[in-house]
Amino acid sequence: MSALQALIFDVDGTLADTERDGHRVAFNQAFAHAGLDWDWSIELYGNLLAVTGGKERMRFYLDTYRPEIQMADSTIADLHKAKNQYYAQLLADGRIPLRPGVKRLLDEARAANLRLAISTTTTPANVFALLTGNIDANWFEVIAAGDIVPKKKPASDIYDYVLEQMKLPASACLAFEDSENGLISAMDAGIETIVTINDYTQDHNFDRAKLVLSDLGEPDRPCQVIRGNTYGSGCVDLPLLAKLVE
Ligand code: XBP
Ligand code: MG
Repeated sequence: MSALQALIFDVDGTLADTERDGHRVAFNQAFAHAGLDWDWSIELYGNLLAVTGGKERMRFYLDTYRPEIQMADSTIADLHKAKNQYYAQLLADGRIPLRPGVKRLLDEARAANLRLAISTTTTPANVFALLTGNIDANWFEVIAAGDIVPKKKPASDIYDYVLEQMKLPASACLAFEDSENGLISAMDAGIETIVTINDYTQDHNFDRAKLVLSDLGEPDRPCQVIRGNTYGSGCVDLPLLAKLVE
């Protein structure tokens, strides 16, 4: 691997636990507002997360659980727009904090002149809604999100796009993901990946990951190592990342 030059971050589940108490709640608010009787429980939403992308997820729900309902793509797109407005409101209310270690690692990376990017299937506005008040969006030289590529994760398109934009080889980057779909996407683009699990993804297959951790950890609040070698470090910091890419 060449020397580490860039860190590429997924958003949902990686920068913050946005799915259960963010996107899921916002979907239900949009459904209620539209007079639909759909109510996505925490458990059902875990199954629906198999499909990335909010519009794609709604179509999957209809096909799988409500095949009697015919719905036009334009109606799904309207529901998705409404859902993202509710989602932005939830974030503005301060309901979803960043995960442990995220801000610290970004600060360290910037101090060391590492380049930063985002690679996510979520809608661009949702990325900015999460970053606002937490992280300066300008820190990321590329924010690759949503429908910018034709195929969402687990396809590698979104990571391929980031590498192309940054003009970097995959071997000079590390990716941060929380899900199997995200890991497949990054690895198929050739990028070694650190996974921080959450309640929805803890049983996913992360065999290809460089490290699997509970979270990125803080010096005074070590992460739990699920798989891989952190060389005794209790948190993901730059000395550890340097060792991982040696
Ligand atoms: C995130 C997603 C997204 C969000 C909702 O996956 O799957 O669909 O749940 O976002 P990843 P939108 O973390 O792998 O990028 O509704 O804006 O699509
Ligand atoms: Mg994710």
